[in-house]
Amino acid sequence: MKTGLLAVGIVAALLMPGQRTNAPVTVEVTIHHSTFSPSHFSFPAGTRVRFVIRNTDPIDHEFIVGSRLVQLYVEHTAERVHSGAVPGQVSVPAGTTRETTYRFGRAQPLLFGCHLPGHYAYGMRGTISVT
Ligand SMILES: [Cu+2]
Repeated sequence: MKTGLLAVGIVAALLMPGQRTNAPVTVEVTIHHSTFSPSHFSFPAGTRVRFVIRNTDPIDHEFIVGSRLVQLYVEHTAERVHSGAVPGQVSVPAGTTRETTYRFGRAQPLLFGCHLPGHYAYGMRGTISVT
């Protein structure tokens, strides 16, 4: 019986496009002079993206993906260290490269940014179109 259910699960996974376990797309992001490059991305809904973020600056930064609400929350929380345990949220210390994988669900405009004090206001942010 257990094997039968497993088989049904596998068939369902193969038939439902939304359930595909596709490999993530890798995207490289460079931080230089407190600016993200590129500063805009566009992904089809359902895409899993592995962001590889290279911080060339002599100061720490972070890379936070999310809605305006997520950006607002991270901007005002006292938590300044993002281990990478939360998808799309990672600290990128000076001179290092870090990565985080995020799955873009439904079509919507999203943002990414750095919320170390003053950085977001300075312009350390970008936009993501999920289409
Ligand atoms: Cu920053």
